[in-house]
Amino acid sequence: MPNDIPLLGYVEYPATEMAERASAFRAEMERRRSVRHFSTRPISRQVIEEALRSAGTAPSGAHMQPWHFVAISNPEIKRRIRAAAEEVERAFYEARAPQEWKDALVPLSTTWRKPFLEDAPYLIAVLAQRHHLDAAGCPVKHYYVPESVGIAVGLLIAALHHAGLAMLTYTPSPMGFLNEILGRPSNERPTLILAVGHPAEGVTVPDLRRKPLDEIATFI
Ligand code: IYR
Repeated sequence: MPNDIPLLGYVEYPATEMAERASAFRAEMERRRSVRHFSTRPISRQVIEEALRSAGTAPSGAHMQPWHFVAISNPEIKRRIRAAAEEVERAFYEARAPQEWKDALVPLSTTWRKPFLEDAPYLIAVLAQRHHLDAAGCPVKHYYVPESVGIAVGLLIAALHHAGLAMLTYTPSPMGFLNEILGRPSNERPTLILAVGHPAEGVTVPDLRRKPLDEIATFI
């Protein structure tokens, strides 16, 4: 293609080094656990910025980069998010949730109370953009939006974990209150709140088992 540029970033490793790198990365990712209780200890804004830049390297449908991240450390905004989230969670746990869903959540010991939304020093709200407006103000459609945003969130989680931060992927439902609290436009659908920080002292996590390779992959 006439406007293409050379692939400068590709690095080829010798086979043994490639295998070592794959194993080392696997071991690092295996240490990641979601935590639901956070220390209020502050974390570096610069680390959040760098992790968001990593998320922004994700591939996306037609390179539309259909994501927006709102990094929230303001205590008053966190308080408002917690209040709105606990309201929808109360309705979920006390009325809306089907018994089958509640049963599936028992091992996680979740309730409608979400103190981590104020304790975690940063909340990152992830918004998926259905379209953007071009210079003339005309909407330009985005493609594979949930897939693209999901990939970006995966990279964000890996980047934050790599930096030594703990997280919770949190999805209140419905989540429309985020547009209002964060002042985001209606072409952006909130998809996730990532609570980020240091784990609370002495935190425990459920004794979960991850599926082994032969359960998650088939080689043919
Ligand atoms: N959003 C609720 C319920 C919940 C749903 C799933 I799927 C989870 O993996 C965990 C919780 C809550 O956060 O409590």
